[in-house]
Amino acid sequence: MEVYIDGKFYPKEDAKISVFDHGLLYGDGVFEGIRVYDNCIFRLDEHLERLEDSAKAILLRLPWTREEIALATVESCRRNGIRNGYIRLVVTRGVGDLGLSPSNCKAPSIIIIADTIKLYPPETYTNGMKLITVPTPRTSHAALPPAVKSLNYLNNILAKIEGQLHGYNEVLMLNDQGYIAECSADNFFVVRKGVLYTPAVHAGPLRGITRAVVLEIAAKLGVTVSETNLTRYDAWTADECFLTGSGAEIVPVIEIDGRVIGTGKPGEITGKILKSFRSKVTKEGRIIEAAPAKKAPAAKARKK
Ligand code: PXG
Repeated sequence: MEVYIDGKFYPKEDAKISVFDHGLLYGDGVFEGIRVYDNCIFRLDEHLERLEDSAKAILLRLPWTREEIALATVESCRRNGIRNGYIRLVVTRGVGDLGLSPSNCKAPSIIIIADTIKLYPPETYTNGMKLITVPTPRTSHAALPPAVKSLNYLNNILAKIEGQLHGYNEVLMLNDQGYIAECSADNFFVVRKGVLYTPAVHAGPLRGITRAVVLEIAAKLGVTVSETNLTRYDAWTADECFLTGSGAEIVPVIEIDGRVIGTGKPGEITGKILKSFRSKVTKEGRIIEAAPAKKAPAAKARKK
């Protein structure tokens, strides 16, 4: 495997950054997690737009154009033969001094890892998943806007650990007002009486790319959509629930905090949305074309 760092490719063992990089010292940086399906980098442009917005929010100026990053991403997949997989795109504040101030960080670094992905077992999609609400609230807009996909994921990691301590792989996180924000690494949806609900962005979820795709799909299917405030009561009493994320895709949720959701089986609308999602992922995004053929050296004139 070869990893892209600041314009060059390195074998996995040599793909290293400085211990003085503020991405490591302070979690000062931003990232994206992107999927590749049948040579299609799903919604790459939307991911790069979010990366730019995250960087802007933390006053990190990206010295690369969107197209430069896109080309490096495509090349990372090509070099590693990734037709289906996962791309981790990381931008760090760069090498600086000890001390919080980024003013001595001369230049940001960009890292692109294109790898295969370990998926949830197929039963997760057919049987659904159980969630539990955890005590750690999602970071508030006032502290660090949760829309920033920053390298500091401790808020989400603590929530994940709290879930795992009780045997749950994914969890519900509330915002500081007690409304549902999202899961530790996924967005959250509820279906009730045929209407699809998801926490509005002001309620504190990440502005998920998969979330946006699901809202588009629902509108196309004629399902009414509402981005709003949701309580745990709304989730417990829903007909269907599911979560969404680039890694998870669309996972039915069949139990929350010990309450069985709907029939206890993945719901009908969830199934329809998942089916439509699977038909989109190989088509909407940046296609990894075969490397441009090297120009064959001009044939030597044959001796007569
Ligand atoms: N909320 C949070 C906090 C996330 O980290 C999502 C929602 C879903 O967003 P997207 O844009 O992916 O639909 C995320 C994304 C991983 C992994 O390695 C995590 C995510 C995505 C891909 C891989 O665990 N989280």
